[in-house]
Amino acid sequence: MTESTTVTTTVNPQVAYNLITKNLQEVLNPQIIKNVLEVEKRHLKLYWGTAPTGRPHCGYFVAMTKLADFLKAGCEVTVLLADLHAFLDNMKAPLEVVNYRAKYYECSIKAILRSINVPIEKLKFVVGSSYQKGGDYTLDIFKLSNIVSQNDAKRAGADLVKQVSNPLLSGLIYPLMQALDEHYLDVDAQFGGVDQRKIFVLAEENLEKIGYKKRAHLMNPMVPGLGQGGKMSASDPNSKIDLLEEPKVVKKKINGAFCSPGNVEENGLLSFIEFVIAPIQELKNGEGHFEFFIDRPEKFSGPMTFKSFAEIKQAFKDEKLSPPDLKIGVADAINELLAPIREEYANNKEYQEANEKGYPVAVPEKTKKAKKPKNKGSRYPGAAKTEDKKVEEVAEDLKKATV
Ligand code: STL
Repeated sequence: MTESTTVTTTVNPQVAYNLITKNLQEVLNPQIIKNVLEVEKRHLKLYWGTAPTGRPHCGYFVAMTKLADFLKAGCEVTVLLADLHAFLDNMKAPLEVVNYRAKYYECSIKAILRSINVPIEKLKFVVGSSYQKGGDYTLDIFKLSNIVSQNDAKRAGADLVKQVSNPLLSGLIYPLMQALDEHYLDVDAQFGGVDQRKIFVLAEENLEKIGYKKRAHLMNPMVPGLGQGGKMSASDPNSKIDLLEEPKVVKKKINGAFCSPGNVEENGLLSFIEFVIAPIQELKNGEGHFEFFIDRPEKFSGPMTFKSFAEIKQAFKDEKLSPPDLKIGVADAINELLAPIREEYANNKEYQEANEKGYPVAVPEKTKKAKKPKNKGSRYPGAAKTEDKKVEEVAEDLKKATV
């Protein structure tokens, strides 16, 4: 990977540290970060990894606002498009489409960042398979497999890798590779959601045992989805909003969101304002700037404007702001966020091709070839289907495909 060069930080170390850790839920080994900023006096190198599985959704805005903070703090930021991880996670991304999905993620991430005015010239994108198939990397997986117990590897991936009834070996390799990525991407720290915590701890506990440095870990809180409880779920399309969602569908999904009067605890809409809309407004308009407009119909006393998230939350708690009115405000705000992304998609052929080839629309039933009789004998454990494919078909494809 890139050679590290010593660059004197232009941002004051304390200011940089505060920006880097702003709004995070947890930081493991903050002294590693402080040492880079204060003693070594150079830019912090960090990466954020994402596995190109299903289409990225509005939840991605949360991580993007942090990438914006990192860039503002002068960090050297790498985005890892972890294509092999998408494959290793129960073949969520079959090999023949994963490179298009990685491209789709790259286009989406760039579109989001541009839409919130983040300069992306200094952001580096790396595709996992570009180095994860090398001999040294493979040997390092073997080294780790001699140190990490099956139990520990399994537990590390438990919150991340899809849990199935007869788990595959791939789920044990996944966390080992994520630990190695820190070394191969030559970073000081890794950033991710708090759902990555166990993998981060596994990396901290084992990298030094194979002769590599221990890294710091930065964790964002998980943002609830639109359903009752829980995060955005890949299997429930109504719990999340696609980046290219039509405005009408956004309204429909938001209208269907769980939101009970006065309940500010279990409220995905309020969380979306707190973790997505408010940080983006700050990024665009400066620290402390917040304005949330609700186009409430005249018959319900007309439009409202709030000047802080706390004010919205209090009004909702006191039932001065009703669920239907909150929904109007959030749907309008999301449509405003998505408009520039839809526009970029409409003008970017590469983005469109990545979508079409990465997420091919299932062939309608009547035009499908006659199905072969089902093989009721040996099946892959756990996974009856990968995306739209039968296990037998996937196994067939696997013989041919490479990344
Ligand atoms: C997911 C969902 C998600 C994050 C990830 C995967 C992260 C993957 C990853 C892979 C390799 C790395 C770092 C992160 O080195 O929110 O399916």
